[in-house]
Amino acid sequence: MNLSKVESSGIGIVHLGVGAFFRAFVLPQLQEMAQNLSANDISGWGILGVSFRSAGVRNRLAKNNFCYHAVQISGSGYDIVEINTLSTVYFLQEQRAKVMQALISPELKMVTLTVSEKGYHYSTNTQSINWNNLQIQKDLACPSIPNSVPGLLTLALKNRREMGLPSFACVSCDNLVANGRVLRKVVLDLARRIDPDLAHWIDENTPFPCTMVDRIVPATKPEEVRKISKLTVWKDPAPVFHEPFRQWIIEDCFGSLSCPPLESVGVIFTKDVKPYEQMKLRLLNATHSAIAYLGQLLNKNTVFEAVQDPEIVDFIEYLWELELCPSLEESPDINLGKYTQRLMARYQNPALEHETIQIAMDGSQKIQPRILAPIRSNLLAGRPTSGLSLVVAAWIKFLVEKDANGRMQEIVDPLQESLLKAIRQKNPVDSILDIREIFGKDLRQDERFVKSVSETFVSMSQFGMRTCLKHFLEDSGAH
Ligand code: CS2
Repeated sequence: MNLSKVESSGIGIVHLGVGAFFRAFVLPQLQEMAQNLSANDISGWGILGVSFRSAGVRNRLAKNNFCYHAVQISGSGYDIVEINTLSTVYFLQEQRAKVMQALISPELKMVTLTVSEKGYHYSTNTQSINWNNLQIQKDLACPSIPNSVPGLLTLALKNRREMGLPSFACVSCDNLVANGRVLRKVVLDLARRIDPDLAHWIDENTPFPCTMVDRIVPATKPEEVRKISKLTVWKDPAPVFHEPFRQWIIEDCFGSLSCPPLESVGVIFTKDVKPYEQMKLRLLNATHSAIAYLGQLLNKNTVFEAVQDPEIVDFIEYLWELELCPSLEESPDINLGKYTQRLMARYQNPALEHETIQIAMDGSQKIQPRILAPIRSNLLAGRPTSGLSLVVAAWIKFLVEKDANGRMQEIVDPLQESLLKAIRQKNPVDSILDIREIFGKDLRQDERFVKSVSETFVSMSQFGMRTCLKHFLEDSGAH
């Protein structure tokens, strides 16, 4: 099969983490942007991907010369777009020299990242790189063969500095609070230990814009791969599926470095991303996690199934109205009522089949910006937190139930070992809340928070999730 591949001269963007989100969100927008540009203007904006975890995605994409299909799913069916602008994908473990060659190319202008929360190795507790992490310790001991994201970026920037090349911009596209600041912090922490002058150079020369990214991308299921292959001209082992909605906000701080003209596809460049980021993390991601844990405990396999349950809907609406919207420190010029209404409509997309177990994974990382951050704001301001505390209790209950049913292997989480140890203690709630990396000292010592999570957990264990939810809605007047 001869696929029509759009080859651009010069790799301008290296993307770290070639997961479904990159392929369903970042790349389609870069491709659309390129389609709007003249041949002259697209040269120098070629894109190359680097995979960290396994060779699988590279191998699947390589079958079709790194072309694949991005499939938009909505009530009206499939809208299939052929993505043919990805130059190649390297698997770091096997193709280190090639990855470094791309990162030290004079034409490279930016490195974008979708490596998920755990890829940053950032501890919100110490507000620095997590020095206890084995991978970080290894990268510090042997900085020339890095395996972590901060390690790879530090080495690439070190090499560029030594070669007299300008820096590239590091653009995080992950769901973290102040993702650019976090990335800057972990890179600078590591660089400082390796060579303080390098850290100084990075600090002066490397932009780390914050971004907000939004599109629901359910994991691809084998039956969908089969379905799509019947509709497309060539057989694709690596299609991605996504909802129609998308929103990308990027902090405008590239300095003298050029940035692709993404405005032409609706990307917003702004001085302050925080209001958008907080709105998205606390209104979308927080309720996603709530739906995931409550849904898992109430046997709802997908977000769609969960939001067919009137009590779950009441609970989500309660959270928006009384605990999440009020917790926003600055909101963008957006009507929050309309925004949450639209979110509910996105959750109600019957065709998406977004599995609650997918959202439930990595809970120790996800609940921090989504649930614990608004709890902290609300505690400080004397606002209610009982609904968000119920979500924390539901997460712990979810872990306990998975373990009791011998299905702990389904729980993917970078802190899996500590979580497992904690939930097997006599008082699982206390032991989980003791994990500093998640709850810090402040929440552990906040009696209101600890009491609320503990009591809700007891009630869930005694009466079950359904009754506990009913009681909550009655007590909060949300029914
Ligand atoms: C979800 C997100 O899996 C999850 O944790 O909450 O991936 C969510 O779908 C995206 O952030 C939407 O933009």
